[in-house]
Amino acid sequence: LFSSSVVYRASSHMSKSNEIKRVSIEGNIAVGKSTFAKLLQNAGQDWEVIAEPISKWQNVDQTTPQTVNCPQQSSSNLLQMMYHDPKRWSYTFQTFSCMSRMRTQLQPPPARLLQSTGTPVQVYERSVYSDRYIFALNMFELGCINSTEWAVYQDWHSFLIEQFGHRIQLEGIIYLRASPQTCMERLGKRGRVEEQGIQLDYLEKLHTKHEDWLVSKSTKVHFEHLAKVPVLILDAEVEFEKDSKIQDNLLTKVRHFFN
Ligand code: TTP
Repeated sequence: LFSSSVVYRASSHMSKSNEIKRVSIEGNIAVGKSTFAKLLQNAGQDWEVIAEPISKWQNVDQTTPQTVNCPQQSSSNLLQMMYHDPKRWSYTFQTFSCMSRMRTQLQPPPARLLQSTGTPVQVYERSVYSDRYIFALNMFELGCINSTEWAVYQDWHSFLIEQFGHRIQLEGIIYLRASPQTCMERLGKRGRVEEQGIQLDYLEKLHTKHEDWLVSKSTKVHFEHLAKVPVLILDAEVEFEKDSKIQDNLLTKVRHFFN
């Protein structure tokens, strides 16, 4: 099904100086984004992974100055709450996950990367764009985010990108592409407690959203720059976690994408 990889060359769009480049890894739930990100990190010292702040979503600290004297629990699992009651919690979850991602990605890069003489690259696990055009949009279409919440979400999302987008601007997107069935199997194997109720149908919807955005490019995006970001599509249907030959093959495609 996904035997070939399609390369839209990134290099011509990239600056020639050794400024830090930013690339995001996209793909369905459990496709292997963090495994692939670690591969990239280990492949060269010029690559640094900015992991998705999922532990923050599982432990929302409630001890803000206003609540510190209240007898409340000190953290809550917003990821669990969202899966348990999506109509109630999807908007809150999508707000918090996007804000925490933006905060994480806006952190200054480590000195090691700034001093690099090669091509330093920051690798993001997902982006503020998949937050909106994959997950939040899907939840809106499923009726879990209502039209008022969706209008509010889009308003602050656009505003934040206008204000801070230049600091997290992407030079490339790597799309790890696999069938929803394969993602479902990987999701089952990893056994993240919050995800136990996820059905194949949900992964199929997310898969279509990725395809619309990154392959057929039929998703209406609201940021001029985003529509021009080159996309490298990698076949993640094959198990790559323990196969060094497949890993080398994928890494070669990534290097080619950047040179
Ligand atoms: P992913 O961002 O897909 O991360 P992952 O750990 O599944 O990635 P991989 O296995 O490929 O390394 O999703 C993490 C969890 O958060 C997942 O249960 C889906 C959920 N989620 C949302 O519901 N909405 C969102 O906007 C995002 C970013 C994640």
